[in-house]
Amino acid sequence: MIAGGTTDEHLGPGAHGVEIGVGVDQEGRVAAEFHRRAQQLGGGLLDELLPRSPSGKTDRARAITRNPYGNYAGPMPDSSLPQSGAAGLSAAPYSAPAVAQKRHLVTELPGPRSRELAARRDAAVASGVSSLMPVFAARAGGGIVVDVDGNHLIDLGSGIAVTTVGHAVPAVVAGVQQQIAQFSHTCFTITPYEGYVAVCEALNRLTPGDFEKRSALFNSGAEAVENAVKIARRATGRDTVVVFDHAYHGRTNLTMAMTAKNMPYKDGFGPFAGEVFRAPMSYPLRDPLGTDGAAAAARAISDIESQVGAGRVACLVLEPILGEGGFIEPATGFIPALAAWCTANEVVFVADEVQSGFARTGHFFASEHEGVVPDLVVTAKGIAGGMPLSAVTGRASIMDAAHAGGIGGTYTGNPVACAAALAAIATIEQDGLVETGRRLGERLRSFLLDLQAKFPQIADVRGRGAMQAIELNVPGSATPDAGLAARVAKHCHQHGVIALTCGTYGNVIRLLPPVTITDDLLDDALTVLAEALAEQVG
Ligand code: PLZ
Repeated sequence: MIAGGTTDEHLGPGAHGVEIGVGVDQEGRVAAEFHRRAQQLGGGLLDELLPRSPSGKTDRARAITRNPYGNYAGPMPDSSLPQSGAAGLSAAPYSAPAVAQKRHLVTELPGPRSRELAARRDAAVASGVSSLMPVFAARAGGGIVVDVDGNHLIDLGSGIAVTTVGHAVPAVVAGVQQQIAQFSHTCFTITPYEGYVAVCEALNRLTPGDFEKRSALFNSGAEAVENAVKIARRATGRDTVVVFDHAYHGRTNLTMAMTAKNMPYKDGFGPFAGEVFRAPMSYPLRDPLGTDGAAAAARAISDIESQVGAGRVACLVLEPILGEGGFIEPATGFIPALAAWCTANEVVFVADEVQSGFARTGHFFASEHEGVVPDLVVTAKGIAGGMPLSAVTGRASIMDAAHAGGIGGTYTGNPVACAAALAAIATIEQDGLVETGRRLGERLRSFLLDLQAKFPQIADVRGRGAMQAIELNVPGSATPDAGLAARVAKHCHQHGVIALTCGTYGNVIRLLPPVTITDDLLDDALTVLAEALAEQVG
């Protein structure tokens, strides 16, 4: 099916699942993009995955156009907006070709189709699974999510730090399509495949530290955190896991125990795993020790030594910049002092970089800001451009402590997710997206600091790169204003900007757009945020 002339308006909600097929030009562009980007990681791995022409040469264009299981299933031409080249539309290199990079509302939000789907959702989906916005996605490209009513929303959340390279980046789409047409699953622990190995090689190369490393792949962030703990316990022969106030590590039983916040993550879901000790965090805005990171580390170490004993600690798990807990950057010196204490006491230092990692903060990993080299790094989210994949990477001596067969899972390191990861990593490296994220951070930060000068409710502006936040208090006090954060976020949602909140006290608005978002789109979204504040403070 050639979808060049098809519009959303002709498709019922159920039809969106079969939005396949694109015009020949678009296929060609996707193939060319894939060709350009596939020339690296994995030593020609992607090449291997592709069919060969009679001459024996890999033919990526053929692979895409003649795949019998469906042509490129990328976003459809965007008939609701003027096509690229028209005034006011920037043709962003990271957008799917047909998704105009512009906020554009054609209905109130949620629109009629979203409301219909919400009714079906209420009848079919368990109510414990909530959604921030009542708007259903139909497709996405670059920094834009298009809903089922044709509204174009600016994405300042990246699906919680996942689509760091942008939505539907051609290289990722093509990598996924190539792989799924070859095989979707064998189970790496039954018959292995090269993609898994290539992702591990890339992670071993990219994570901090020039010692010998090994990696193991999983599905979710929580699963990887659990495995880091298993590996650390096995390597040390010790039990206790040290975590911190405001930490978020996941929703499985062990990771709920490691997560600090009760509602909504833990309430009524216990009993939780034992041998988890929570130490005090450095939280400069609210901590009497303020910006003295060394003192905050000494306080945590003193608690650990007196209440657990260094000799019982298997690992210390820390987010270098806290995510769900409020985008808290610990005071300078806090993380290096803890890392040094771990080394001195043979405790495995685990950096949970699930949210802060993968080119989000102006470095590949947030640990690098202070030159910290973790023993193990946990990654997920941004690693695979939207496919579920996570990993534990670190010192070979620790990683190899688990006995053969002790680490695994049916779907861990799924080949399609690995292909997506190779394409996402290639995109980050070839296009210098670490640096792009750093520049984006400067732009974000200067805007947010200006905003803080106007609104005394903004108690703090913090974060790095494309991971920035404002914390809202009642002016002149330390009292968190979660109500204001919720109202500001809701105003953004109603005006076509996906904005997320976070924080132990629910009073933080976090900005984590794709690092590839265009300047125009970011400026427009920030203008909406400023308007939201102006309207909601009163
Ligand atoms: N570690 C640092 O941020 C996931 C949670 C969303 P999973 N954060 C988003 C929600 O409400 O469930 C996260 C994280 C850090 C671990 C995790 C867990 O990653 O892939 O959600 O399991």
